[in-house]
Amino acid sequence: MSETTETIFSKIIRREIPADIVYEDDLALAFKDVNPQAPVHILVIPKKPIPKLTDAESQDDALLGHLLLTVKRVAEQAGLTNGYRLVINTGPDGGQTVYHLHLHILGGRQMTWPPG
Ligand code: DGP
Repeated sequence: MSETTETIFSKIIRREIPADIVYEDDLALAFKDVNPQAPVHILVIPKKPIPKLTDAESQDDALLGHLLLTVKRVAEQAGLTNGYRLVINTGPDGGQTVYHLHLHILGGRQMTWPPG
């Protein structure tokens, strides 16, 4: 998939396509993954369209911290008291398919290591 700042996630932010949104604030949005890989699979995204983690800049430091604290909040809300896995696929080798930075929260089952 080509790297553009306009992705399907921008359309979800603007409510132009439906998504099962579980959390929103001024900076972030969280919604259920359309192709879940675990009983709980939620994506946390910044509203700012940063294509991938390697495109984040020093001015994004507070935003990146906010995304991690949003993960904590959303995971608690989802009842993941026994833990979960947090994944950021980055670039082609990382298996990234949507070029709008997103954090995968995967939980509700025992995760294995190494991942594929
Ligand atoms: P990644 O491979 O890390 O780029 O993950 C992209 C994820 O986004 C993938 O798990 C499926 C999910 N996804 C793609 N399109 C949509 C969509 O339109 N709605 C929702 N809810 N999730 C989507």
